[in-house]
Amino acid sequence: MSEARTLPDPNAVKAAILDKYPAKLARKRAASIVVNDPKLDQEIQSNVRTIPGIITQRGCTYAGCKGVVLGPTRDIINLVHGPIGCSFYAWLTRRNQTDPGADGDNFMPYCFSTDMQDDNIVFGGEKKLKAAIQEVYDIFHPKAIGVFSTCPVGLIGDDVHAVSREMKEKLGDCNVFGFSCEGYKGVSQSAGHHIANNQLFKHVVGNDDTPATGKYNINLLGEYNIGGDGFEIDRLFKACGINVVCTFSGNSDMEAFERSHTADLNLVMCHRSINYMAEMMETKYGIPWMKINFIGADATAKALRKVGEYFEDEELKAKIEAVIAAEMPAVKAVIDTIRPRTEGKLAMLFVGGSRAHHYQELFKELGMKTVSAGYEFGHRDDYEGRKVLPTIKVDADSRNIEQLKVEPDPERYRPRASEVKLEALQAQGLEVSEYRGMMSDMADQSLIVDDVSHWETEKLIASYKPDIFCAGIKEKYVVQKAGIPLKQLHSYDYGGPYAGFKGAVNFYRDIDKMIATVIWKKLRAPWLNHAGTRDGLRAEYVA
Ligand code: CFM
Repeated sequence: MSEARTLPDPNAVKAAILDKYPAKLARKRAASIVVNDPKLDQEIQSNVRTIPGIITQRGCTYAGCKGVVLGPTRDIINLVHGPIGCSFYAWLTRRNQTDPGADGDNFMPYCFSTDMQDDNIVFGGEKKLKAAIQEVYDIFHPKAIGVFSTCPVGLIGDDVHAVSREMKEKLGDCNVFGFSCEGYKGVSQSAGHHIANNQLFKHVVGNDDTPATGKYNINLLGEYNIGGDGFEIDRLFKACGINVVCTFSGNSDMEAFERSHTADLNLVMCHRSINYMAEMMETKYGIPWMKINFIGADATAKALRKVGEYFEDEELKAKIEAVIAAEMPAVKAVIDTIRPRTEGKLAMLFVGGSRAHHYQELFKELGMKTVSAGYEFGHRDDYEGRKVLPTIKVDADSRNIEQLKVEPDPERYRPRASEVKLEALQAQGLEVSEYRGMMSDMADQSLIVDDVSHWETEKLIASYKPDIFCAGIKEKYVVQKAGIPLKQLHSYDYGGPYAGFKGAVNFYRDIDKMIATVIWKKLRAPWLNHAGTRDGLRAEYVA
C-alpha cells in the first residue's frame, strides 16, 4: 500500500492559477473555481461563455445535437447541412455501438452532408438541401431523415424546418425534421442537447401508441452506448426481467422513440444531456423519472434496487437481489487483487457534463481519491443539485434556445404513480425527480473547476502530480508529455464497456495497468532538447 500523500492547499493552487491571468479575467475565472466543502451550499459559475483566447475543452452546439443525442440511433439518416468539414469531423468519431436491428437499417457508419460551397453560401443552400434529401431517400428509403444546421446555415438564413416539412409531405413515408443547432447557438454542446431533445419530443415521441409489453416497462435516458456500455446495462435489465422500451439514444431506433411514451418509468443516466426529455415526458404523459448511475459496481446495484423500490414488487426485488448476488463476487475478487496497488492514488476528471461525476464511483471502489474534477459544459444543477434550478439566471445565451411549452396530453396523460405513492416512496428515501449534483459527493477541499482551460490543466497537474488524469483526445497528448497517464472517458481509448458489473471490472483492470506503467515519466519531450521556455514548466511536473 502506498503511503498517504500530502496534498497541496487548494486555495493556494487556485491563487497560483489566477495569478497568471489579467485582473478582469482572473475575477471571472475565480467564480468557476471552487474549493469544495460538501457541507456548504457553494455556488459555481458554469454554462457561461468561454473567454476568447482561453483554450477550452468544449465542443459546439451542433456536436451536442447531431453527434451526441442523434448520433447513436441506427435507422435515422443524419444529414448535415453545411460545409463538409462539419460532417467529416463528426463522422464516427464517437464510439457508439449498435445492434444491427431487425431490418438491417444501420446508417451510423455513413457520413451525409450537403457539402455547401461558396455559391450556396452566397445564393442560399435550400435547393441543394432539398436535392440531398431526395437523393438520400432514393438510395436508402430510411424511416426518418434529420437535417442538422451548421453555422453558415444560420448566418445565411436557410430554413431547414420549412424544407423538411415540404420534403416530408412530398416523400410521404419518411419523417423529415430539422434542427436549428448551429454551432454558435449556445456556449457549448449543451445547447445542442436541448435542441435535440425538443425536436425528438415534437416530431417523434408519441407517434406510435402500441402499448409496451413487459411487466416492468422503463426508458433509459441519457445512455449513449459508448464502448458498449448500453449492452451491459441491457444485459442486467434483461436478467432482472425489466423491459427497456427505449434508450435515449444508445442502440436505439426510431420505433423505440415513437413508443417511448408508453413506459412507466424514466431512468436518467446523463442528467445534463436529457433532463429536458424526462421533464417533458412527465408533464405530457405522466411518467415519473429517477436519476440513476450505472458507472460503478455499487452504483449499479443501487440503480437496480431503485427500480425495484419504484415498482414496489416483491418478485422484481427478489430477482434484482439475485442478479446482484450473482454478479458481485467476481467484482469484489478483482477489487481485492487490484486495490493494494491503487489505494491512495490520485485521480483528476475533466469530462463533459456527467462522467466527471459518475466515474468518481469507480475510483472510489479502487480506493483512489479524486482531488480535482469539473465538467466541460455542465450547468449549476449538475454541480450543486437541482435545488438551485429556480435561482439560475436565464442569460441571453440560454434564452436563445427554444423552451417548449408542454402540457398534459388530453388523451394520453396517465399518471403512472399516484401522488400518494410517490410521496410515500420519497418518505422511504427513494429520490424521484432529483439530482444532487457532483459537489455534495466530492471530498472536502477537493478543487472543482468548470470549463477548465489548458493553462489551468497544466497548473493542476504540476501542483497535484495526479496518478491519472481523465479527459479526452484533445488533452491526451499534452498530459502524457507531462509524464501523467491519461484515460479518455469520452471514447474510452477503445476500451470498455465500463458500465454495470462487467464494465466495472474492465475499468479496474485498465486503470491498474495505466497506473503501474512508468513509461510516461521516462519520456523526454523532443522540445526539451532545445533551449526553450518550457523547460521550467516541465521541471515542475517531474520534480
Ligand atoms: Fe452526457 Fe455523454 Fe457526458 Fe454528454 Fe459528451 Fe459523451 Fe461526455 Mo463526450 S451525453 S454529458 S455531450 S455522458 S460525448 S456520451 S463522453 S462529453 S461526459
